[in-house]
Amino acid sequence: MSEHAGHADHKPGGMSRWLFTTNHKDIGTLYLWFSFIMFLVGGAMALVIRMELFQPGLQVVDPHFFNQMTTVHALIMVFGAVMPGFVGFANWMIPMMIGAPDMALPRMNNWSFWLLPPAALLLVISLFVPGGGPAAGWTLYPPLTIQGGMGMDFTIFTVHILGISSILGSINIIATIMNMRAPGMTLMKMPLFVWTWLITAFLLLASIPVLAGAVTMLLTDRHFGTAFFDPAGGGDPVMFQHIFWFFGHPEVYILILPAFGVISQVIPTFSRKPLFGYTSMVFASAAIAFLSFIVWAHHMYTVGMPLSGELFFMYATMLIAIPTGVKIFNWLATMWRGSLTFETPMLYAMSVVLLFTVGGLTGLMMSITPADFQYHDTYYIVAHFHYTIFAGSVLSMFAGVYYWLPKWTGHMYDETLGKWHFWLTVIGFNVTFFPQHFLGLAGMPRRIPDYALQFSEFNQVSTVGAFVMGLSQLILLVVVLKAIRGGKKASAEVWENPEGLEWSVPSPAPYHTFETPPVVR
Ligand code: CU1
Repeated sequence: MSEHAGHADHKPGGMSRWLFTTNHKDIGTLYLWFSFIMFLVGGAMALVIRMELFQPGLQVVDPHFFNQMTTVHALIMVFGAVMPGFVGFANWMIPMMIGAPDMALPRMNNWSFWLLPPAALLLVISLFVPGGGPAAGWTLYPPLTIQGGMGMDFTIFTVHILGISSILGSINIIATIMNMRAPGMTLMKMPLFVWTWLITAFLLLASIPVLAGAVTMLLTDRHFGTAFFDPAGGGDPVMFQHIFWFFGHPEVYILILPAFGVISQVIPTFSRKPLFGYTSMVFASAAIAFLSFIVWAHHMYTVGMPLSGELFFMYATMLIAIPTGVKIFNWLATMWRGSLTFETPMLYAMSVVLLFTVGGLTGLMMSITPADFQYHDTYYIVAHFHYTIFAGSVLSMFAGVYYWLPKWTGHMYDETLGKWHFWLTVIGFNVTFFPQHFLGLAGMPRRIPDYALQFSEFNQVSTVGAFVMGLSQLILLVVVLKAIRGGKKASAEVWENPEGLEWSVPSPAPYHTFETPPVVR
């Protein structure tokens, strides 16, 4: 009798469990840990930036290293922390939410993940090669990126590998959702998180190859004698900006749509009501995705476009406020007359609704072409996109982690520590970034290690906030480790929700939700 008879589900242990795994939960866990480690590394770089900006003058790092920090901080946070984080959520939750046994392409799933660590390593190593890492900002604009040392080539290679990982991951998610839904799980019954990821996967497929093309052209400009972006050879550096932002604007929705999905799962659970306006949520997500492809030049108003172009991009950008407003309305309407409780996931979800709206409104301000000439390349932009990417995407990830940690680990997390993490993070975040609006409006330029004396006070406040926010992330680490090691056993219905809303929020809602009497706990 063979050694393996009767062991159909033989599981390898130790390292090979993680190295060779094709299990969506294991791969989801790998993605989430990778994301968290990158979050700490990118966060440490942010603290270097804030340390330097604590006072005017140059005291902590030299300007070239400062530029590398702003660049690599952003690349790591976007490609290493937020995107893989949400792929981790997708791996864990999508199969379970649609009733599939696993992802459609499990071996490719393994490969998608294991491409990430070497790519991230390459980016970090680039800081230590002769000439240092990329120092042109995450947007990699030429001519700075046509010059520069070997670190830039490392970065281009990193972007290529990360892009392959994202494309493979998107194909997997689309194949899973399209082919592996349980009988009866029609598209319009899928939980919103599944919908937002389906739309995000299409955004990734359409935009990542454009970025890959842009950095490939940079590479051939650098080494193979082309002049796509070099005016000396008849090229055009502004063309790079068009290509980059044709990727870059959809990219910011890639970062936020899965976050909207998480929020749309959390808020109904803690309101004890079905999601308000499910159908409009699906169509709003699709509308946001479509519009994201026709607004890219709002990042480039100051390059000197024809007036008609500026007006087109201004109005197209303003249109995005409509589907986004629909979503915010629906979240508020879900909470309306709900029987609300305020556990850590709900606190995070509500803070996202509030703070992301701040980021959305400052975005609306910047869409106004003539006004943008004042805001362009100032700290106002930095404040704006941290309200969208940190307060939108990252706080949503925290909401999702606390919400699903009991499902993932089998144990309840420490609610007291969770609340400490929430308040320190949210207060630290606002202390860091709210003053940056004022700095930007007063004209402080971004990505510069020194500044004029009148900006000192707000910068000091901002740095103090950044350290509060940064150090409090260690609380999250403790919370997660404690939940993995033990603690109160999580029940099947973790949030004791009588309607079982926490797994999926199907649609259409049984009644008009305003008429549904709130369920009292
Ligand atoms: Cu944009």
